[in-house]
Amino acid sequence: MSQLIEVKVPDIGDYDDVPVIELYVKVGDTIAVDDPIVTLESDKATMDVPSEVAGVIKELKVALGDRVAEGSVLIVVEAAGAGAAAAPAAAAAPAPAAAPAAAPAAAAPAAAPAAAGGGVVEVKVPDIGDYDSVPVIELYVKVGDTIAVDDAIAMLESDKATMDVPSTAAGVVKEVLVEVGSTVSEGSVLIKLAAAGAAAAAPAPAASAPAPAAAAPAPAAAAAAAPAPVAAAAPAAAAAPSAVKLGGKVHASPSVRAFARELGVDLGQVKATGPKNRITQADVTAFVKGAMQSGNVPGKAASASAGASLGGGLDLLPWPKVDFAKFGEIETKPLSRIKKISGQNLARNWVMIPAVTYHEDADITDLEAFRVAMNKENEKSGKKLTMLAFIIKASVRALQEFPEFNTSLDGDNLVYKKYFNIAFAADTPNGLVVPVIKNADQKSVFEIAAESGALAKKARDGKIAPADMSGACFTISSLGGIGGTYFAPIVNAPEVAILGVNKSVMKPVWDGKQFVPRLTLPMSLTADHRVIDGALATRFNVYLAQLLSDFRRVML
Ligand code: CAO
Repeated sequence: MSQLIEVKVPDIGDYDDVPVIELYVKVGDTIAVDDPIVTLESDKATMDVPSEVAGVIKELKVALGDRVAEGSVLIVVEAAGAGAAAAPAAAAAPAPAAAPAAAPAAAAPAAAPAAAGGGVVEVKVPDIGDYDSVPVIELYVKVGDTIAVDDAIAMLESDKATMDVPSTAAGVVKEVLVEVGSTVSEGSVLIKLAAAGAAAAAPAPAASAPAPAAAAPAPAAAAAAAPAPVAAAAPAAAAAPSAVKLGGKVHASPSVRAFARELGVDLGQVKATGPKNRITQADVTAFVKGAMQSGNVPGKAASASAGASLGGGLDLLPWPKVDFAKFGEIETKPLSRIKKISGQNLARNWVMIPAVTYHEDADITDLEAFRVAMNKENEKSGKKLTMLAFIIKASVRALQEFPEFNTSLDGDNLVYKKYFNIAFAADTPNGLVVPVIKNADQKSVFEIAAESGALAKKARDGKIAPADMSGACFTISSLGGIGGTYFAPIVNAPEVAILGVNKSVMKPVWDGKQFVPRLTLPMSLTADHRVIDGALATRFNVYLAQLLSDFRRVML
């Protein structure tokens, strides 16, 4: 039996005409208990109204911009089956209602008289309802700022509401007692202000002025804060608005903030399109989309792009949009899942790693002869040695000789690994995958050949598991079965180097007396220059070439 339940605006304190500034649901949506339905905004607080029931939305009773009060019906939800039993019980729970109700309480500066003696005024957190230990998520002032009554000092965020704490006094900030991330409760002192001269009078009216009324006197109070000499008055008055960086203040509801945090987006970089310059969820989505299309990375790269004009970011043009059909027949196919994932990794590694590729030729004449002979000898057993397996084994020895190649950057630290897991790129019909031979130092060349063959088959059959592709220290990309001369592989982060090999070819090599034919393996080593300098990379390459030209050296 299904049951229709109305979800209403809970107790939101004294407010009774609050606009809906965001609407998160539509008819047909399935929602869970506590999913946000709308964001309401008073002049000082933003509050999400969460659903008290789970089910399917049958009717939407509000639209963006509608004004609501306690008891206004927002949606009608059909709660069926188990949901029906749970829903009314949840509806009865007072918890969700309590959260929004706390916000308006916080918004009222009247609740926070804060004058102290000696011209120093403490501005404290006012009554914020039942909440204590609420984090400061933004801080708008710093020592030396001149602020006016009602200027925002900090933004607090509970799990359901975001609230600005306005100043109850005008003056110069002498001390800031909290920082972003501090948790505060009613009565916590946020800042200490020096209220000098005329400004000393400011706390009194500010403390008693209700929030909306305080908005008008505020500039006057700031101007009054200027010292008596006329010459000083102008700059001081001018300094007041800019000192409190309200322009840098981000307006967004708690759910939008949570959404942005989840995606690692810095809201300061997002263009707001909502009412009163508020950032909506759609704005965050559009920002991430734009960043991805331009090849930028949301959040961190966004800061980089913000610094672009200073030469600090990539400042990329958007991806070119071309109507290819204008020039001829086309067919559009979606990228495979593997291509999408590896594409993102490759793009990050290409952009973030200052990589250099070093080339070297290895004389594998004797090794190839040995490999062929061994394969002939083992023909009946089915055991087969591959060049890739020899290269993996030799690489392990080179990593042991040059431990910097077996590291990963972790902030300012370099993590040295004492294990030797070697990855190899495998070309599959769906794209590139990179299986890993774990503990290759403890395996024979036969074992490595068998395991790499099995892993490559698994990859091509689309059966490779994430565990088969994790924990690599160093990667080998072999195009030897195909051809090519040299190429520049992209480092597989967080590794610091990758070895590419192409098809070995017979080349004339001068032995001091004459040219002799030698089977030559072209090697291309790309290394992260933050960890590996050119000299070290070349030493590694030369050493690896020596190992491959005389494989007995691997045992030394
Ligand atoms: N020089 C000359 N011949 C070579 C060679 C080399 N360096 N490497 C392999 N060969 C030969 C092999 O001996 C084999 O010949 P036979 O059949 O006569 O024995 C043939 O080429 C085919 O080898 P293979 O490529 O199938 O097998 P492999 O063990 O050498 O490599 C694997 C396995 C999984 C690495 C490979 O199949 C593959 O997928 N390579 C592509 C990797 C890739 O796409 N890299 C680019 C990534 S972007 O950086």
